[in-house]
Amino acid sequence: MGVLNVTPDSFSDGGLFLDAEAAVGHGLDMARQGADVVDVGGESSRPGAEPVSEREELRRVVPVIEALAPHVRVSVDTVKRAVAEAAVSAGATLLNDISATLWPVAAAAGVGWVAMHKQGDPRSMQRDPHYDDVVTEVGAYLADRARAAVEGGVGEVWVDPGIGFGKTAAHNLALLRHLPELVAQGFPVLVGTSRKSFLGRLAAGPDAEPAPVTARQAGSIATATWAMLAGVSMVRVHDVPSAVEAATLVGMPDDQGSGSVRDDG
Ligand code: HH2
Repeated sequence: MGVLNVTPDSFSDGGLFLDAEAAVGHGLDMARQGADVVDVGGESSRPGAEPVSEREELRRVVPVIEALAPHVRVSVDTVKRAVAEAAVSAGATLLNDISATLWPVAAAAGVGWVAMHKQGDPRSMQRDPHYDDVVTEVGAYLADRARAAVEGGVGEVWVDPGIGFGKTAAHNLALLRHLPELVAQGFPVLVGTSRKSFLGRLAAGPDAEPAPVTARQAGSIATATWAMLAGVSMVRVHDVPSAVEAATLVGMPDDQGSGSVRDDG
């Protein structure tokens, strides 16, 4: 899943694709690079982000979805019911729902739905996140939401532990380490670590300053590969070519050198 933020303030690509033409061009590029889904968002959910009006969010995402949907599967990253409905009318077939509440829209429209876990809202979620047992609590929450959606008639339900959404670096790492348990619950899992700030802190320089967004590439691809090896079915990334390369590597058959193709290691 390639990220396409049609926003002025997203934490890593804010302002780059605010113009619809630039956004569509980048979406088509990601499709050509091998993204199976392009995730179009018109409201940043980074820590501290201010909400945008429904009207503005619609203005940002609908034309972009209309232009992309004939060429690639489109998901819409929104928590607003009206935006989700308009996005589906414009051609989106997956609701990427960080509020984990919009499954009735998905059920009514016959599209897929992603339930993501978060603690708190973007304005305050990183202030003091607390869990007794983050892995168990996130897993139980997602299983509950996913079952409700299935019972409510959604045919395609994804779950996402919501890396960075009301979580410390330790919480994020615990969730990554225990991904196989989430996968074992039986719903396909989506994970998004791309360029997130815990990677900046892990890669801090000698001055202890977190590495900037542009220096989080190694952590992004390492964690995406880690997630794939743990059995997740989709990773949400800004850098599609690297993720496709990693997915190809992870999915390569191990023929133990018995094939006819010359193997130079
Ligand atoms: N992360 C972000 C936004 N949407 N959706 C899912 N399902 N999982 C995630 O981890 C996730 C998400 C935050 O990243 P980004 O879109 O790059 O930034 P911003 O929220 O600032 O637009």
